[in-house]
Amino acid sequence: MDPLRMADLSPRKKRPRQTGASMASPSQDVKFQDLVIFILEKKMGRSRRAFLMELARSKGFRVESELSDSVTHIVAENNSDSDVLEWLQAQNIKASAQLELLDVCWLIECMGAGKPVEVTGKHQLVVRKDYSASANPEPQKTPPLAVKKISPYACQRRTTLNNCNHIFTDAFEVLAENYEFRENEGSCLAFMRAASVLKSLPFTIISMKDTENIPCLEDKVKYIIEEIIEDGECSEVKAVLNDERYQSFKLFTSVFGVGLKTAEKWFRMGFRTLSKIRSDKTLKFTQMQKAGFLYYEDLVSRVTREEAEAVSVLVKEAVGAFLPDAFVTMTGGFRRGKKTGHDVDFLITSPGITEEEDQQILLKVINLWERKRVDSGKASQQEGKTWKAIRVDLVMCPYERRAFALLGWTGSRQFERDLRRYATHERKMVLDNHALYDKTKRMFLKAESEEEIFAHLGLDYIEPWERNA
Ligand code: 8DG
Ligand code: CA
Ligand code: CA
Repeated sequence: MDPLRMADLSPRKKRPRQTGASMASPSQDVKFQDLVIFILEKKMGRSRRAFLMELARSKGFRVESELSDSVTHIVAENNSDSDVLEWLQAQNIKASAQLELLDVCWLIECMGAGKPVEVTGKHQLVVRKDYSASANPEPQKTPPLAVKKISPYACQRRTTLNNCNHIFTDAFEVLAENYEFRENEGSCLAFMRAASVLKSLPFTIISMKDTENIPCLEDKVKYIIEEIIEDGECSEVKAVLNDERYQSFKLFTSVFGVGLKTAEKWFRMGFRTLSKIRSDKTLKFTQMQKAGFLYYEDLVSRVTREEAEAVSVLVKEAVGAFLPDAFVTMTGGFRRGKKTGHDVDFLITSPGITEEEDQQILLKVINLWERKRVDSGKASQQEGKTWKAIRVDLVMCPYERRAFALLGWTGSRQFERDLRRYATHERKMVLDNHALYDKTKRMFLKAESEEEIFAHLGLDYIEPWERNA
């Protein structure tokens, strides 16, 4: 079974009748007679286009399947205005001055508002600056002139793994972690938000001028950026990396089952190495910590994608033994395209499964693995170790909530944090890994796919590999 099968299945199941039939949008359902929308398939893809067409029609918009003279608004995604004009030319259609060429963000906002929203500059398609034609072509060094306004919410930014600002974000992450160890939540968040926004930029920051229109950069953050631009490094980061407390916390929390409280306790007791802690007779360890020490070397080494795929086969086999029609989807960082991870996350669901059965299945899977471990343990006593311990997160959810669970467990953490913050502050909605509640309408909003959740929130859809915030 393909790991993404569940995610891919839901929109497909709901795919509306294709073109032809949809030409005749029933006029009695059209609430907004003045505008006629056409959605461009190019670079958007057929299924997303069909989904958006259906959604817009269900909200009373007139959406045409074919381009004609009556169209007033063309909606495109990942296209610049010259792309669209070129396409129109190829179709032998001359764009009139009245014709609006808009980014899909306009349509998404309309969906959120339930009515047409006023077209503003941010909805216009991006004018692509032609660097190759410019006299002084330095595309990586200057931010493009026509970058769209950057949102302070990670869920309104596309953040791939292609980070042009490593030099800054690595520094911020060290500082954020140090603030976390010192329980300074505010500063920790400030540096994490700053790292997140810089990861989404399509250019490298080379001067303070480049930071002018970037949100989430507090003064203390800008100060660090300035220092790195000038010196190539940051003295505060250097000091943190050499700090005994930071080093000890980093070491102690690298043991599975050890959190900030335990690290703090061991540090105060004067411990500085894991071997001293391990061999101390007075300390009591939890089951998790015992496993953490036992498999320490295995667990600190990163899990590769090949290993994750191998684990996926094992999970599917074990789950399938108890629940033959289960869907097992790999979530977390691997779903976002990361090549390695600290663990492997799985979401398991099945049509018709009840919440009580949920827990039973996980226990059965763990018992099955426990028996296998004992058996292979006996065998490997003679042969030496031929396996690697890997952390696996198994999450089960009711079938109706799978879209919410998938969105919640795909991450990144910063992306999830901002999704919830956006829902609360911008939409008066409450989002978690189980549901979406609209406080204005006082009702739960259902969703079969992640696309529908984004649409409920009035957000542009962000693909999993663009959620590496
Ligand atoms: P990595 O393993 O590659 O290092 O990174 P990751 O896959 O992005 O991080 P993760 O720690 O495995 O978390 C994956 C997602 O799961 C993340 O978006 C947060 C989400 N998540 C919850 N609840 C919980 C929870 O209780 N613990 C953890 N660790 N993650 C949770 O929604
Ligand atoms: Ca993970
Ligand atoms: Ca995890």
